[in-house]
Amino acid sequence: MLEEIVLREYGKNIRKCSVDELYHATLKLVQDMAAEKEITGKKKKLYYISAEFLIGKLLSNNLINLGIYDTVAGELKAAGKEITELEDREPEPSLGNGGLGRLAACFLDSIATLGLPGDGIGLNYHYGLFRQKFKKCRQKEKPNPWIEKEGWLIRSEKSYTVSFGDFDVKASMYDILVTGYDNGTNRLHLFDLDSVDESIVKKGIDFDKEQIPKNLTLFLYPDDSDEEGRLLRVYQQYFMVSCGAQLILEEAKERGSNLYDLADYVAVQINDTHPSMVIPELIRLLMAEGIPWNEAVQIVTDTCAYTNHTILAEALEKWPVSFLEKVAPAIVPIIRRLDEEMKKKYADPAVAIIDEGDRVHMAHMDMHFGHSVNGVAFLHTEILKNSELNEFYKLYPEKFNNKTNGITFRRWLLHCNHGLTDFLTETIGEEFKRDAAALEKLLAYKEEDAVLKRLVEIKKENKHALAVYLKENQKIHLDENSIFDIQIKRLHEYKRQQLNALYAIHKYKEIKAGKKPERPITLIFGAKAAPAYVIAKDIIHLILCLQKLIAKDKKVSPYLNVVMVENYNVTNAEKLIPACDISEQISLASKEASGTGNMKFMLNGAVTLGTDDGANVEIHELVGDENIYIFGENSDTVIARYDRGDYCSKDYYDKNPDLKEAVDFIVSKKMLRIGSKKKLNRLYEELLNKDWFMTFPDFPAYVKAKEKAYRDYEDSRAWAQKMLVNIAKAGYFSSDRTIKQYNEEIWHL
Ligand code: 26V
Repeated sequence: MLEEIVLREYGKNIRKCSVDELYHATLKLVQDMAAEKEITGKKKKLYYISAEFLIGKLLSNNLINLGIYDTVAGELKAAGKEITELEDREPEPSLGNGGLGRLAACFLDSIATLGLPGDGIGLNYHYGLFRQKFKKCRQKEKPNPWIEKEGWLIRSEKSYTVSFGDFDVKASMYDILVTGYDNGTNRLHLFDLDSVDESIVKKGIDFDKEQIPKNLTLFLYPDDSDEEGRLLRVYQQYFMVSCGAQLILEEAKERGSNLYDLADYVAVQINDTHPSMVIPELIRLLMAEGIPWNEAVQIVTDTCAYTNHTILAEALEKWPVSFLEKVAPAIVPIIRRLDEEMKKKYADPAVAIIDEGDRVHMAHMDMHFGHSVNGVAFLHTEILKNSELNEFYKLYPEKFNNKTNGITFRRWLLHCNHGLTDFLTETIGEEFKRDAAALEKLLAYKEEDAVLKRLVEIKKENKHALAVYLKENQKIHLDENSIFDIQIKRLHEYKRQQLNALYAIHKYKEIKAGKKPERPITLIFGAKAAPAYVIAKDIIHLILCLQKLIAKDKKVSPYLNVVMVENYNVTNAEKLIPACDISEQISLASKEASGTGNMKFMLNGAVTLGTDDGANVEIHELVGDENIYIFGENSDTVIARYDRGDYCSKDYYDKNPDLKEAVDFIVSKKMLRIGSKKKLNRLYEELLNKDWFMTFPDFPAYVKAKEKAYRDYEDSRAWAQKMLVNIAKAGYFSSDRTIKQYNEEIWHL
């Protein structure tokens, strides 16, 4: 199949082709096959609008979805080539920060897999999330380009004008084909400006934030710590929704809508508040078509639905009206009118769209003028209803619903874990590939030694593969006989990497004192910190200093190692997750809306060590107490303490000598010899005087739970049973299930 293409394109056979030529030939093969399967001719269509689509590399996933992975890999192998060479050559489109963007990518896969008509709408960032480098135990940020002359982007004929306050721009639309597993193809539409100029990038990821036509889609999420950065983000958002709204209405008309019946033709899902301006923009465009105000507002409300992904106050967007006046003056009168109507109807200032400080609460607009509001895990939705968004829940109880997140098993099992996929196929048949719930069949093998043994072997093979990969790519040595205890996710205080680091210190101290663990432990971290997030960078500094300190300590390093993987991204995740024994999900209860890494780990046979937070709660429910390690305070306790406002970290520090010892070690002579006094001191002070995400109260329970997990690991058979149950119960977390629920309860495609 590939041979034909290379003969035609390059006039030679596979054996004589370079990796580059083979990559491009395979890309062409995929594009041609995918294009033939486009889902068209349906009346109603979904548009998933999102500022982020963390799609990751696409080649292998597309081959799997098109059902030709084995054929192509075999063809290459027969000619002395490896498909992994092609995979390595592909640049990763890191068009997202973390969970929210990766979720959008999993959703697109599932929408196409279910054969539903649904396209993504987003931005064509020239540089994805920065590439992370470590230098002197510090994070450095570098630009992360991904666009190639010949790649996945297809330039379309479509182009739209967007009017900002001071100038107009002409947008171009690029498409990436989204293949479904053994089903149709949809599209991810990414909007861009031809005038964007990559040469304005200065040192690192710094650039002139004022020249909008040159920088609009240059970077994903510019640093929002300064005024221009925040303003640029508003420009990006309005650009995205204005293009999106124009595309949506144009296509709806083509499908036969008279616009009054728009909601019969279109469902718009607003992914967090970044695309919220689509609501006033659609109202504006409908009115320009002659539809009166009241009707336009109702049509848009019936069409749009909003997903909330966080309860962190600092993450809820509130844009000053002055920003919107500068960027998108055309929608300001509409937003003001929506606000006036709501103020007339509801006296409570908590539900106003524009507050006393003249700031527009984007989520408030979504909840008043969308027909659905959903959280992303059971606990998260309950917290939204009962506390964070309670005022809105009281107004519109019928709008609130839960859609527990999911992940695509094509990428997070079939692609990243061939060993496990093949073994599952041999053991329970092919059905799980189409219907994830069929993984439960594995439960019948819980007492079968041969199956349990094989699960352990596969884990070993994957640990070996990770060790080889990290050795080659990052010069990191892993002890394959050790427990791989992994925490990979964005660096944020609420996710509490600092708690894991405090454990590392505690263990280090114990080993120093002669108390050696039964088996060596490798604590693996992977995390990027926002460039302007000072404490997050200090935590990275702490971890990297510990890594260095322990690696050099011949007494400790045979028993304990700390490893921080550089540039954590989707590609790294695909290697780390199948190799994991213990999955760290230790956010402060109530703060992690869902988490999706937790699901990926479980599916690959890791056992969760986590708090009662986000989707951990549902994982716990599914696997039972025996097959998960839950520790720490629950969300009610935490929320109550925030309400009282009486948390004092110092009290815990004073009361617990182990904790005190670990915290003090951050600023010990040993650490200061390696790291920066300023950074380590700042972190120490932060923990001692603030610890806003309440690390200290959970420290003793965390140590205890970790020790228990490590002890249990020594009973290999019992541990394999835990692995088995986790894999078997992971079916619920397929994004196919999530998308079915969105469709049945919100979109009605
Ligand atoms: C955004 C920001 C913006 C600036 C200040 C600090 C901050 C902190 C957090 C966020 C999160 C934005 C939304 C988000 O990414 N939420 C994640 O969505 C995932 C998919 O639903 C979910 O699994 C994660 O739990 C949730 O954190």
